[in-house]
Amino acid sequence: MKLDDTIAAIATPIGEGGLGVIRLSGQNSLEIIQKAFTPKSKLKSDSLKSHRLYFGKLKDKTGTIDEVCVVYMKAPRSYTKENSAEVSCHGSPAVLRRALKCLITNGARMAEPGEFTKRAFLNGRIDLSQAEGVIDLIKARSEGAADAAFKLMEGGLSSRINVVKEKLVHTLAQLEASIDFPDEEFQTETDEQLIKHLDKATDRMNSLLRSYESGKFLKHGMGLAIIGKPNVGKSSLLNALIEEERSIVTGHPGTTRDLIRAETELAGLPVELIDTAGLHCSPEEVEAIGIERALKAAKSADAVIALFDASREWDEADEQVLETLKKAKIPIAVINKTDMTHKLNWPDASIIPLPLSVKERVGIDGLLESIKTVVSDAGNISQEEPVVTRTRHLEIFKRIASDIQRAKDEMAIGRELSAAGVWDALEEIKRFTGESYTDEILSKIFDEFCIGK
Ligand SMILES: Nc1nc2c(ncn2[C@@H]2O[C@H](COP(=O)(O)OP(=O)(O)OP(=O)(O)O)[C@@H](O)[C@H]2O)c(=O)[nH]1
Ligand SMILES: [Mg+2]
Repeated sequence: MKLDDTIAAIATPIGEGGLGVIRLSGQNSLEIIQKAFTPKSKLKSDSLKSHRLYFGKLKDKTGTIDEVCVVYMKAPRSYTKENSAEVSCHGSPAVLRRALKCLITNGARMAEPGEFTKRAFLNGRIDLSQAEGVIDLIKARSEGAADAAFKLMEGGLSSRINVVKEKLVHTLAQLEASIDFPDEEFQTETDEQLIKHLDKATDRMNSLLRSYESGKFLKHGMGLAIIGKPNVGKSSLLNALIEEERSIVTGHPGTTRDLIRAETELAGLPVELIDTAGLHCSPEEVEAIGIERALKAAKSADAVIALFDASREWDEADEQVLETLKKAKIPIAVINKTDMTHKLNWPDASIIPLPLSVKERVGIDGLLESIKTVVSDAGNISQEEPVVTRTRHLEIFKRIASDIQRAKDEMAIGRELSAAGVWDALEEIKRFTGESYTDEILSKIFDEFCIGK
């Protein structure tokens, strides 16, 4: 990839739309635009000022392509830190293709996927983790995912890692000074003091690592199985949550016999809901297979909602459901049909079930709130904190944490060994920010991008 040529691409999805945007980046952006654009007002096109919007006509050799708005952004005040321009056309695929072709004829080259963002990274406007935030934001499938991506793009994780880096650099300077000048009257901090700095770095790393417990749900979605004995309202709950009559609901126990999956967004998270067959003893053959699948789904789901029926007394089947729920990674107990006469005697004081009436639509918001809470509790995060959502970051952070641990363990053996651990941790930080990278890593990250970003 060359950085000295000017790239162009359609930045909006191809299809009918109010507007379609083409962007340009590189040394000759202004010249290329000027060849094709005639402003409506009297000023000459070679006097386009930076960061001003101009209305006019885009033309090729055969005539006018479209009425457009053009903005030129002079380096370094642009996304890529290069001379850049954006042309807003009408959102017609035919117009956009012709406009792009015209800019290419005038000297631009077609951009590769992610090339604008790659230039922003290579030109030092953003670090590698922020570039990853850009692609995550574009691909976010839920509000929560978009929020986490935005924080990453803004440099939320980079700033957290910078605090760790400062502690490591300080510790390393102390370690190296005592290694380099062992006999001199050069007072460095004691081992205990240095370990304290490293402990603080460890605390930071651990809270980032814990945040992945929630972050993975934001990025990859969450599997949520609904279990309960027959006729408690599992299918009714699934339908209510997705606002669609997906699963069959009847008054007959044993209606659902197989797993029913539905993708949706709950409490800002991408969620796959799984409705299951009612759990009970001595089922007939088909039901037995369904029950086996239900138990398997509960076991592999990220979270389990167990439903109980307020209008019936506690029985052996409920007992089996409760036992299954207790084994779940994230358990949520719910008593449904609270609109009916209450007969259920809840047996376990250590679990507080949420009240619900799917029929009357009461308690659904409470359930959503509780899903949100258990997810953020899982990662021990607050709304303001950035969360780790990418496995590349998780792997790097794990290695940083273990390098710091090694530096602490080896302090007693010798400061050289300890320093080596800190050096390794700092190297990992460089991989995170992209201060050190390989072509393989770059293409892995930027290949995920679409053209025009
Ligand atoms: N009164 C009342 N009835 C409900 C409520 N939720 C569901 N029902 C009714 O309970 C019956 C069973 O509902 P389903 O959603 O099919 O129950 P299920 O747990 O999926 O049942 P199986 O698939 O047989 O295991 C239906 O007649 C529903 O209309 C509720 O909150 N209150
Ligand atoms: Mg059902």
